[in-house]
Amino acid sequence: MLTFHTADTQLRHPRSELHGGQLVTPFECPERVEIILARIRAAALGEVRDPERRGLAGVLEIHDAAYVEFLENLWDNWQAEGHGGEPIPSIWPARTLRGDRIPDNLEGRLGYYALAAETSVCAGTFRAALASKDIALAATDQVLAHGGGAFGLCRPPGHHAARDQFGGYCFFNNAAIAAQHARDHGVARVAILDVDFHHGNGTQEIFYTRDDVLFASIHGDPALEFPYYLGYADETGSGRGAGFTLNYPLPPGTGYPRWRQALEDALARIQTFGAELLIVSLGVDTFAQDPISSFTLESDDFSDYGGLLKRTGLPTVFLLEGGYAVEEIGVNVVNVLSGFDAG
Ligand code: SP5
Ligand code: ZN
Repeated sequence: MLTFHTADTQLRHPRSELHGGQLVTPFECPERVEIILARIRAAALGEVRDPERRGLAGVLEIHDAAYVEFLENLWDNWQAEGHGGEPIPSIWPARTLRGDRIPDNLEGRLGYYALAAETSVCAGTFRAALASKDIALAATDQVLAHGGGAFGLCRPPGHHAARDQFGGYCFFNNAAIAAQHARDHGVARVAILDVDFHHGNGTQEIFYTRDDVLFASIHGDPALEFPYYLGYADETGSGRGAGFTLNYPLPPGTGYPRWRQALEDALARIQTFGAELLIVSLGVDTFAQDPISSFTLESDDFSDYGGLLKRTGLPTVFLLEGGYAVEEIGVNVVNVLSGFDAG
C-alpha cells in the first residue's frame, strides 16, 4: 500500500498540553510519525510519497472562512500581545453565556473557536494542518484513480475539528475534507468509519444533516470519555441526514470481541448504504497500553480488523487520527494496513 506524507507535518511541535492541571509534553507529538515511518519501512509496506501541495484547496468547502483566518493569524497575533506561553483557551461561550457574538479580543475569539483547552497552538501549527490536509487529499486521489487502499499519514489529526472549532489535537477535519473532495469528483456515496478511541464529533457535526456521507463511529462512551458532549447512540442524524449517523459508544475495558461486533455491524450498515468509497479515521488509541484511553485491543487485533475492512471490497482511504502509545504506534498502524493488504 502507498503512504502519503510530508515532513511539514512536523512543523507542529507545541510544548504544552493542559493535562491534570499541569502543562505536560503533548501526547500528540512528532515522534508518532517518525515511529510509523520506521515501521512502514521495516515491514516493507510500500512506497512513501510526497503529496501535491494545494494551499487552502478543500478547506473552505468544510470550514468557516473566519475560523480559517483566525487560525492562520493566531500565533502572530498571540506573539504581538507579548504572551510568554502558547495560546490555550481560558473562557468559552458556555451554556449560560451568548454564543452569537464573536468578540474582537483575541482571548475571547480563542474560546469561541476552540472546543477544548488541551490543544495548544505553536508557530507551525497552521502550516502543519495544511500539510495534513494535503496528505489526506493525495491519498484520496490515489484511491479514486486506482482503487484499493492508500494511507494518509496525517498529522495533526482531524476528526474532532468541527466547521468552526479546533480541539482534541485537531484543526482541519481531514476525513471530512477528503469525503467532500470525493463527492466533488463524482463519488455519489461516501462512508466515513471512525475507529479512533474518541468519538469523531467534528465529522459527525459536519455531515449530520446529509444523506450522501454516512458517518459511523466506535468509541468510548461519551458519558465517561472525551469529548463528553457528543457520541451517544441516540444521535442518528437529522433532516435528510436522519439515519446516516451511527454511534457505537462502548464501556471502559472493552476488548476486541465486543469491539469487533460493533465493527461488523457498522460495516453491514455501510454496505446497505451503498458506499462507493470508505474513508477510515484510523486512530489506534484503542490499544490496551494507550495512556489516555480505556479499551484493551492488542497488536494482533489491528491486523484482524484490517482484513475485515478489506472484505468490504470498497476502495479505502486510511487517514491517521489518534494513538498515543508511541513505542507501539508503528506496529499497530502498520498491522491494520498490512492486514488490509493481506485480506
Ligand atoms: C485525535 C485524538 O485522539 N484526540 C484525543 C484528544 C483527547 N484529549 C483529551 C484527553 C483527556 C483525557 N483524560 C484522560 C485521563 C486518562 N486517565
Ligand atoms: Zn483519539
